[in-house]
Amino acid sequence: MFNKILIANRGEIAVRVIRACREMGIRTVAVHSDVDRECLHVKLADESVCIGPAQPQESYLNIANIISAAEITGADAIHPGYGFLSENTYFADVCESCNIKFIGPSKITIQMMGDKSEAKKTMKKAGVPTIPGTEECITADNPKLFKIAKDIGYPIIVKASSGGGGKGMRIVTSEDSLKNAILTAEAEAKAAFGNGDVYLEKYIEEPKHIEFQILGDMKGDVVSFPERDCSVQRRHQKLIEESPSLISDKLRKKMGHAARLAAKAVKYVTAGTIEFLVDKKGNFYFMEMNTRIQVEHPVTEMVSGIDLLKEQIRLAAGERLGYTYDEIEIKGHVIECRINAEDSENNFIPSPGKIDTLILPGGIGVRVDTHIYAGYTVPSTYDSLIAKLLVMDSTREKAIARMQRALSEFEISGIKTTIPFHKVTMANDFYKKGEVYTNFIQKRIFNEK
Ligand code: MV4
Repeated sequence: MFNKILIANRGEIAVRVIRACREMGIRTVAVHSDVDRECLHVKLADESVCIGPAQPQESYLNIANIISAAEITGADAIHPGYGFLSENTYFADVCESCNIKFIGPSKITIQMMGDKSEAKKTMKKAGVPTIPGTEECITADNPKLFKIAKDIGYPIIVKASSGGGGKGMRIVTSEDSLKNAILTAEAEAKAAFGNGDVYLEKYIEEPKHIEFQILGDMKGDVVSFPERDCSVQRRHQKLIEESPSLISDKLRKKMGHAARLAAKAVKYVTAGTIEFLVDKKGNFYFMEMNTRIQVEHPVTEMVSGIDLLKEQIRLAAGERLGYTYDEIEIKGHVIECRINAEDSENNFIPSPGKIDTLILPGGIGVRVDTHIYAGYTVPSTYDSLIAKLLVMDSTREKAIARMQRALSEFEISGIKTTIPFHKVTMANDFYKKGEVYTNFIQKRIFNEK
């Protein structure tokens, strides 16, 4: 097992990793930027190193400084958390060359899954259902373009191969706008990712976003967990996740099998996620694979009773999984609300600043993962996530009531948050009925389109 882990991240996930390490008897090194000296992850770690100024490029993305911090402190592994360097192939490679274990899958897996069209090809070959569309990238001057599009059938979605966060994506309803959509998607992808390759897919209308947590060990064993429904999103930012989703047991079995096939196809080691789109008929399709621990991992921890951070670290150190997917139970119904420092009553504009007073909810069936405290100043430089509020109860209905109770206890002054949005959503009839698709916020909260 590792002796000392450096956490190349900040905020609640850095705190989460440190807590897992402490319980495992592993020493921890926090790294922080200039403005993060007073952060909880710095206070909770055994040691800390300042790695640069506030701008992420100069601190949390500064590979040379992070590697130096690991070498100076004698860390034998680096946990990248999510965001920042967590899916950076070059960083994983540098760690390896420096004899520091990168806690995640191999750099080849990160690279392969980072290319969306490549990932899709790999999954299709492995027998995982994929969305009908072009096998290879396509350009607007392709002489067979209209024929290819017609065969897929409109509506069509143009997607960037290197895409993410909805960038380089265009929906096309007829031939008239296809070429233009390809050209603008290419330009947007080129500007955002330095790679303008795009491909076409059948556009799935009003899908659910359902994802499966998976774990894999170095001997090739994998497990899948009960799924998370992450359909409540705004501009590709998830706001609410829950587990299990409202799919049938039969579909859960089929999708879980596909998720394990997907993980095995890339010899996946440590913790990852297979994302699917599910249409109204119950057809499901591979969308993407995330090669990191995700923000919403506690939803699965709570529903299964398994500590995913400890599992991830253990597996990265070469230990065996030791159990199978059919031994993992669904212990109740879990809902997570992401509390962001954003004014949800004013177009979700960022609301950084000093937290004057803070009362966190608690009691039976409640978990709060957070790095904030009264007197802490939320900087404007980083992600706006300040807390994850989770509840579990025996049924979805009871979980919603428990979430409403927990939200009503949550008091925070000095900054605006997404708590008002969550209160409205928990009381929304469509949400309560589970009629939630990826356009839920737009359609059912803001009554658009
Ligand atoms: C889609 C889709 C419908 N059909 N692909 C959004 C982000 C990127 N990872 C893929 N995305 C989508 N791909 C096809 N063929 C709809 C989306 C989509 C979406 C997916 C999951 C959650 C929220 C979403 C919001 C808008 C669009």
